[in-house]
Amino acid sequence: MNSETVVHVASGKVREIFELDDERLLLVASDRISTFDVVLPTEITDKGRVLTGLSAFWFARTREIVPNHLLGVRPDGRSTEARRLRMLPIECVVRGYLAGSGWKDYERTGSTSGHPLPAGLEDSARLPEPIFTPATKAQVGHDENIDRDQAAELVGPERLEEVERVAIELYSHGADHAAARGIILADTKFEFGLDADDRLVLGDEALTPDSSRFWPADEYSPGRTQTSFDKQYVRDYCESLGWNKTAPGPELPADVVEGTRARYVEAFERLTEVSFDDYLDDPSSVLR
Ligand code: Q0Z
Repeated sequence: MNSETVVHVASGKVREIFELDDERLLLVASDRISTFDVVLPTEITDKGRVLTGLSAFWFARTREIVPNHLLGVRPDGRSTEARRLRMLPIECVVRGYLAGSGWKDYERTGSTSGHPLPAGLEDSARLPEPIFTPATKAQVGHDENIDRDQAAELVGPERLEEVERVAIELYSHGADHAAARGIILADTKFEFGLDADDRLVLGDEALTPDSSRFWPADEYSPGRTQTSFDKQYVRDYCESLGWNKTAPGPELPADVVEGTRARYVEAFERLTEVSFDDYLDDPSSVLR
């Protein structure tokens, strides 16, 4: 009885989690989009399917680096069945380029999360090597970058060494794959958990435009904020309105929705080498 009862366990800005049973969760990616930290009232058709398919693709491609929570993608293409984990209380950010809070920290202090960096780097500079910059999981507001000592207090020094090594390996794999297809993966955030045997498992979403910065490689030019592969039309439109970037955000016109959808689909197809129509016909096409 009640095998269909699904309990809602958590909401993100653009995703929901439901409990399937004691061991399994359902992650549902909506078509909502946020910009300047505000969720807009207009949806981007298929955005949730693009992100679900991309995550599933990376989970299938990185199994040899670390096991992950993926059990399967539902026929709707936007819902992921996942193993339930005990999530670690840190965000595992890896940066290959200096942007966002990493750039802000560097401007202010010459380092980020305790990594000494060369002097004279510009906004969006490529780093000599990828760095691990863990952050706290803020319940409200922004995650806060922390140094290794603070991260070690939260997960233990041995687990921290393991997640740092694995996160850098995952980022390097993704960044190399993306670079060969004209996309710079500037940085990304992973979330890990532990299974019943205390083994490290990759959870959440992986290497998507919502958990990473994707930049078009042919427009890369350090010294300024880079074009976003996925959200640039939305940002440009919002800037053109002179909106004050507090909720509620503006409705998007049809051409901005269509142009943005096309960018998400383009990222999906370049990275997976699967046509998005084929994914919609059969979501397991990204797992092969
Ligand atoms: C992920 C999040 C989302 C809101 C919990 N496999 C897992 N086991 C246990 N917990 C999680 C996962 Cl992925 C888990 N989040 C982040 C995702 C909506 C928050 F879709 N929270």
